[in-house]
Parts: sequence; structure tokens; C-alpha cells
Amino acid sequence: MKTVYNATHALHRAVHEFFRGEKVPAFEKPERADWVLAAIERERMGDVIAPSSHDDGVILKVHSERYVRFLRGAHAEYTALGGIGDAFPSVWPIRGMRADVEPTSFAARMGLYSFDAGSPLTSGTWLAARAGADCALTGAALLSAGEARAFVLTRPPGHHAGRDFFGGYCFLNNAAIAAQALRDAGCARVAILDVDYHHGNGTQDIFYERGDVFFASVHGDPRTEYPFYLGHADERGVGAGEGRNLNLPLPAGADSATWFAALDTAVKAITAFGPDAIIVSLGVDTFEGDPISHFTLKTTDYPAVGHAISALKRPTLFVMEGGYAVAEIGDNVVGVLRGFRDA
Ligand code: Q9C
Ligand code: ZN
Repeated sequence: MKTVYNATHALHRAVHEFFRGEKVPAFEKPERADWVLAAIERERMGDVIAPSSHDDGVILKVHSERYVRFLRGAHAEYTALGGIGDAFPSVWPIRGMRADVEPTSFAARMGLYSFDAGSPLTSGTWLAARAGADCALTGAALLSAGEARAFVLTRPPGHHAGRDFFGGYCFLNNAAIAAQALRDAGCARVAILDVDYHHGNGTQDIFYERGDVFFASVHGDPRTEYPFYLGHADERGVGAGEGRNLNLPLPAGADSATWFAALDTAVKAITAFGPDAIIVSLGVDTFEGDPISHFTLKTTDYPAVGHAISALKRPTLFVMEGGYAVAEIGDNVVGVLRGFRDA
């Protein structure tokens, strides 16, 4: 299985985030990808390749033009205004306020295009995220060229980024970009299976009204878990997308058997949809030792995740999302990929 690796990921290196009233070292850090790459090489999972360059065409089908324009120049704009270090939003257009008028103020645009204050925007965020989109597009091209599987190893992650907002450490939605590329390359139906601990609200947002991309997610119940305001079981899609969105929220603390039963439900629903290709939003923050999440999977459980996904019997692109237990992240990710490959 080839790995498309974003070698420029470390350009995105947030210093702090806010946690329980304190500034703490950012959880989403470069070491995450370094450790996954080390495990890929140690376990001889296959060639590690660089992405090829793609224009913005597919990106602009899943993200709005004004959002992409903002993101590309945001940190330089912040610095020119005297901003120091990483940029954070501080004001948001909540219900009843105007999101259609793009303000001139930089602070106001930071809030317009984000939904939390936990995703520092750094000097290298755009370059790293844009290279990640190239990795997603390269991964999709591998599947279109006949590969049965591939892995996109990038950060920052993507599944919380919606059509015109960032948050949850995510800026460009790599899984959504890959799904759109596969559609454009001739797949009539694509399914996205999101196994990250957190609901993939951005991916759901992008495809909620579309019938051609099925989104299924197993995640912590948003009543208590981030991203809180989306991910409930009654969100089933609208219009052409009706019935094409499946949320399987589980209580924080859910055990492995419960989690695997939900995964099985998602796999059955995707099988019924009949996709031509699968994108897996692969977060391993379901791990028992994850510092910000509350499921209880063990390292020895991860091969069974890959095995369960292989039952879909479709070309499959794994895209790196969350997972913050750095010492174990490599074994957990490679476990999934090995379980899939050896099925
Ligand atoms: N300060 C992904 O896993 N903050 N994003 C949680 C810790 C948001 C996670 C509280 C977590 C986002 C891709
Ligand atoms: Zn997550």
C-alpha cells in the first residue's frame, strides 16, 4: 500500500491551545505525523511517495471561494496588522447576525470563517494544509489509476473543516477533497467512513444535501463531546442527500465491543449504498490512552478495524485525521492499514 506523505506538514506548528482555562502545548503537533511515518517505514508498509501538484479546481468544489481566499492570506494579514505568533478568533456571527456580508475587519473575518478558538492559525498553516490537499488529490488519483488502497499521511487534519469554516485543528477537508476528486474521475457513488473519535461535522456539512456521497460516522455523543453542535443520530441528510448521512454517536467511555458493533452498522449501511470507492477518515483518537478523547480501543484492536473495512471490498483511501497519543499513534494507524491489507 502506497503512502502519500505531506513532507511539509511541520510548517503548521501551533504553539499553544486553550484547555480548561490554561494555555497548554498544542495537542495537534508535528510529531504525530513523524511517528506515523516512522511506523510505516519500520513495518515496511510500502512506498512513501510525494504528492503531485494540483490546481484549486477540486478544492473550490468543496470549499467556498471567499473562504479559500481568506485562508491563503490570513496569517500574513494578521502579521501586517501587528499580530504576534499564532492567530485565534475572538468573535463569531451567532444566530441572527449576518454571515452573508464579508466584513473588512480581520478579526471579524477570523470569526466568520471559524467555529472554535481551539485551532491556531499559524504562519505555515496554509502551505501545510494546501500540500495536504495535494496529497488527498494524489491519493484519489492512485485509486482512479487502479490501486486497491492507499494512505494519505498529512496534517493538519481535515474532517472538521466545512464548506466555509475551519475548526477542530482542521482547515481544508482532505477527505472531502478526495471524495470529490473520485466523483470527478468517474465514480458515480463515493462513501466516506469517519472513525475519528469526533464527529466529522465539516464533511457532513459539505455533503449533507448531496445524494452521490454517503457519509457515515462513529463518534462520541455530541451532547458531551466536541464538536457538540452536530453529529446526532437524527441528522440523516436533506433533499437529494436524504438518507445519505448516518451518525452513530456513542457515550464517552463506550467499550470496544460497543464501538465495533457501531462500525459494523456503518459498514452495512455503506454496503447498501453501493459505492464505487471508499474514503476512510482515519482518526485513532478512539485509543484508550488518547489525552483528549474517551473511547477505550487498545492497540491490539486496530487491525480488526482495517479488517472490518475490508468487508466493503472497494478501492479504499485512508486519510489521516486525529489521534493525540503520540507514542502509540504509529502502531495504531499501521494496525488499521495492516488489518485491511492482510484481510
Ligand atoms: N483542548 C480532530 O481530532 N478541542 N480534532 C478539544 C482540547 C477540539 C479534535 C479540547 C478537538 C478537535 C481532528
Ligand atoms: Zn478527533
